[in-house]
Amino acid sequence: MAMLSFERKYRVRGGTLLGGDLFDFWVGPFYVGFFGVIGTFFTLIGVALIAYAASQGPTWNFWQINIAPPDIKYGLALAPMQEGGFWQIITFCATGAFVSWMMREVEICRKLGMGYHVPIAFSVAIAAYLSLVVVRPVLMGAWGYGFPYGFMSHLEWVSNTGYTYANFHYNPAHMIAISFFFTTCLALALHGSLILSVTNPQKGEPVKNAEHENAYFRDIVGYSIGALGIHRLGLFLALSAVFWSIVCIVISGPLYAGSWPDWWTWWQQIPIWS
Ligand code: UQ1
Repeated sequence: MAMLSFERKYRVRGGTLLGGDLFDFWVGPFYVGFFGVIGTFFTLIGVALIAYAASQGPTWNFWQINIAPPDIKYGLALAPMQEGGFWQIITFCATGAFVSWMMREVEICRKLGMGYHVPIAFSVAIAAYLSLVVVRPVLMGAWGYGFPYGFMSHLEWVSNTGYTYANFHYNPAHMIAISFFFTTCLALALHGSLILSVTNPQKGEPVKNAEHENAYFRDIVGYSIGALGIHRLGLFLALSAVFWSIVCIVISGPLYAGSWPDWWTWWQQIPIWS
């Protein structure tokens, strides 16, 4: 709680979107707000349902607990609780909790007069989750296409779903997504190491500054993107990685049901080869 005296100055009233002043308070270090209240409800109910659904299964081994979506035969209908109904309600609670968390971020942005970059970034992560458990299942006509909630079971879902399209590495959107994930890691490694290097100079040297950061990259690659630019680039790379991941899974099934390696036959069929 070392920051509390400093934070008090920024604990401003207002900026709420729902509930007015009613929930405009803090519990310890945490801002509550209307979305904090409903988010807490969604979280408590969702976690309790996960624990109860797990208790109905054959094991308490953390790695083996599995809360599966309904069978494909139930389509987009509600399923009996023990046959995917728990999964459906847990998915609803998870979505409610994630969106509440995002809206709480929005209210805090408004209080502090900041941009909405953090909730926008989080919304892209929520979109990735929803693309797997709502968008793709709805487009394919059954909740059963969603991934199961369980450690081993979700890994097996990823493996099975990948092999359904023969080899997912040939999915062009998957290729783009992976390239963005790797480039995100490269950018964060460059940025993290650069910042630590200027703040931890050699013994007896003063701490360095932005001029040194620019000079370093101009010396080695002839270009510096700048202190603000690297953060714009990082956000772009990270959000692009998630965006193309969404594209790669949502096109697999709803748009293209064949094998991804075969998809590339269009390349061999280009007339210029004959
Ligand atoms: C960079 O140019 C820069 O500006 C000074 C940073 O800011 C602190 C960085 O963290 C990095 C990694 C770079 C280098 C990036 C490119 C695209 C040349």
